Amino acid sequence: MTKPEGRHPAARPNSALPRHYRVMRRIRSFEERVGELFVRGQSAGSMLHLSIGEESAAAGVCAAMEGGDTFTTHHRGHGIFLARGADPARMMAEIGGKEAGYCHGKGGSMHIADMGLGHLGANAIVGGGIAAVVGAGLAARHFGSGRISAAFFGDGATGQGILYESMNMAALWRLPCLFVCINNQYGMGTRIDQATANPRLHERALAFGLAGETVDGLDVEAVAEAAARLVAGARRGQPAFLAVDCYRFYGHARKDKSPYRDTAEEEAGRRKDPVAHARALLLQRGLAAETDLAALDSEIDAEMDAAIDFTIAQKEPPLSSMFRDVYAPEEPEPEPVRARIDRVLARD
Ligand SMILES: Cc1ncc(C[n+]2csc(CCOP(=O)(O)OP(=O)(O)O)c2C)c(N)n1
Ligand SMILES: [Mg+2]
Repeated sequence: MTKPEGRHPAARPNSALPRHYRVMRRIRSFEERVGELFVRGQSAGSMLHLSIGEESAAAGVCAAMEGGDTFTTHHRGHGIFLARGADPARMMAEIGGKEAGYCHGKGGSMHIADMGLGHLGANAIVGGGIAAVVGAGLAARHFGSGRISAAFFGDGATGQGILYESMNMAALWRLPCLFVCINNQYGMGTRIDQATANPRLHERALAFGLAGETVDGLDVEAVAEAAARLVAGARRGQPAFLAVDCYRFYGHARKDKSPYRDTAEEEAGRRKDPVAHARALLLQRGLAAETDLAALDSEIDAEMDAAIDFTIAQKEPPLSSMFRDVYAPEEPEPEPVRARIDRVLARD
């Protein structure tokens, strides 16, 4: 367990730490199970990206968001959606390609979305979800809804031009947008210092006229405090960028064994564990006893085990529903393709 250090000597009244810890612990448990589901061949799709080690970004930033706020995520977005209130069973079913999933099994891990919870979509294209929050921010300002829209993406997306176009427009039009860069130090096998000469990523946002900060992802309270400050500014029309420094504990995707990292680096990186750190702080501050935390472990693990049982028991969507939920209802249907596939299906 990480030894708590530094900046939190005393318990604060009304501490949000127990709530943050619970959110992070649920994400950890979900990710461990979904990783196992993938290895057992029970997950749809050939890729799965886990956010283990990055839980504070999801928990801390989402704590600053409110109902009705919207967001997009990158390909490593399970934790963010959970922190915004997703039902883990419906999420896991989606990742398992089952009809009971959020997108009826047609989105999977990297294209999950749910308008009800403000999830405008995960996106497998690096940087692909960023511009959508500018549109959502413009709509929020136009209708005076008071909502913000947050884009979550990785450090790799800072190499994509769309981020800079989006930040520029958000700053120019003073849109209620937050750009959250989860800097897990790697874009696949490329370490951030091999990808840019200036890894102080928030400085780029300052150049465009956004507010910008970098925060240590070991410390979920620091993430939540920075996010609360920046979200409040964004609601008033000062868009912002928050970089959360953390470490990707495992490979890029479930199959990647990270041959490009040495053991010493991985061990040091995994000591920056936001879940273990928060747990140690809860004990140190007397906000929880070991028995409370053990009971919470059991409760959360049982919830996530039930999500596995649910997922495995569910059915895949029927082939006849292939086009349903894929195109917007008002979009013209792709008739030639549909007719061809209808013919192929009729042959079965
Ligand atoms: C435009 C584009 N280029 C390349 C890829 C292949 N690719 C998928 S994930 C990834 C790395 C992304 O790194 P980062 O943005 O830091 O996110 P992380 O995987 O670390 O969470 C790359 C290069 C892609 N999906 N889209
Ligand atoms: Mg990365």
